Amino acid sequence: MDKPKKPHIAEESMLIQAKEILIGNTRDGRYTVPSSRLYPYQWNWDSGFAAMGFAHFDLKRAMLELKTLFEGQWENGMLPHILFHSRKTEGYFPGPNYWRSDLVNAVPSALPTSGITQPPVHGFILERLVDQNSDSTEVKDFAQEIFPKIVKLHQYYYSYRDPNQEGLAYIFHPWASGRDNSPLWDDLIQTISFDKKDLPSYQRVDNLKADPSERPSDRDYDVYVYLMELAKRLQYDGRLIAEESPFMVQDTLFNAVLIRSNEALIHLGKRFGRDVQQIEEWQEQSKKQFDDKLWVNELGLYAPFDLRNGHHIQMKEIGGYTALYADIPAPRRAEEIRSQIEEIAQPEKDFRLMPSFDPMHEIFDPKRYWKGPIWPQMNWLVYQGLKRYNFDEMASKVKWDFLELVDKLGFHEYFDPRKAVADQLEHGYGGDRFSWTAAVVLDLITDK
Ligand code: 9WN
Repeated sequence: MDKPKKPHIAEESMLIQAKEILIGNTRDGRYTVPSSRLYPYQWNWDSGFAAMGFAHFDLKRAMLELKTLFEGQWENGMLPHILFHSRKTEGYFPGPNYWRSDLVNAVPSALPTSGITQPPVHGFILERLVDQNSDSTEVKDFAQEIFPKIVKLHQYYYSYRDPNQEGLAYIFHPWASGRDNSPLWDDLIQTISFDKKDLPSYQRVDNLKADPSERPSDRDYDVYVYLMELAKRLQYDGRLIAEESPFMVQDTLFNAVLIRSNEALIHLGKRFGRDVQQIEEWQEQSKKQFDDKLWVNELGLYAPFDLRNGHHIQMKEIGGYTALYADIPAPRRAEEIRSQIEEIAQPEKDFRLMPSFDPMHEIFDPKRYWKGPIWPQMNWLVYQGLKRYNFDEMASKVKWDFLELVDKLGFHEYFDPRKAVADQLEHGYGGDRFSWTAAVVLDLITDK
């Protein structure tokens, strides 16, 4: 691979815009919405990344973002994927009145929340805050306060989401993977049958606010609602859902992020003189199981495991590549992963890194949500992983491919990976003035 050249981008003005976006997406001075039009509430892993972005210019606000997020933690440790700080219907489905978290025994506060979770990025985000501000007593005190809450969240995954005690957490809804309509879930959701008249009537809003050709299909949404109804009926209890749900997946991204956050908690816990034996036990088992169980030789990559039907979901998809950031593969496997990324980036293929789905696959769709576009936070995770294994040239390509896109097409939610097409476009896809796009830009530009 040719040594990637650093492109000419307007770094200073991008940093200014990124800060403005995070400030503009702030609500009540204490939490961020992903994008004011499309996602008007507080989302779980989006807030993790937002905290990372704020940390570059407003440390207090970074801490407050995480603090506010953990106000939504349930008594059993679960951290929901959306927190509805106001009951006002802001034009999003499913909104605050859908989930009925008030009827769930495990909900501690009056704060309405959703009943599913999202990839647990909080451990490593906290670690970054602490490492970048090692002299700050305020950060240290904050970290001490939030540390047990993150441990409690991990405890929840190992107690409620790991029915065979394998060290791998399962998800029961595509939204919990963070990658709603990834082709990974296509076959599995086709097997889920239900009578449409048994679903509550509902009205999608997302496809009125964003171009419907870039969003999940109506059939996808029916399945999302079916799975939410099932979970609601079982009080969102992960143990009960494991007995019934047709969607039960040990996901790559979810578990890689959990493992990376475990590592961060061990590091932080030792620094604070805490007993980390339990976390070390989780970590040892999880890392080994991820590497043993989720590796698929034919792919040369990690793939999610469909726990209900007992097989891998054999596709090359971006979650598999995030294992590098969690230090999971030994050098041979890591090299296989790197060479696959290199393959995608061959000049004649004309793709920027890192498409969210295998561009050689027939289902690949460079415009539609999780079926192919480039996502900011995913590039960040892949970039960190490549750096961790000293694949510096490839890391640099992942970073600059993304920054160039934002420079040219704005702070959107996701981007077309086809170079020739993106060169002709005037903006990215999905929501604009997006919080995690801003956060990732701040972090990557500052990371020299
Ligand atoms: C459902 C907010 C969220 C992200 C997810 C992304 C999308 C929601 C939706 O937006 O999901 O959670 O309505 O499509 O897939 O990763 O957290 O940005």
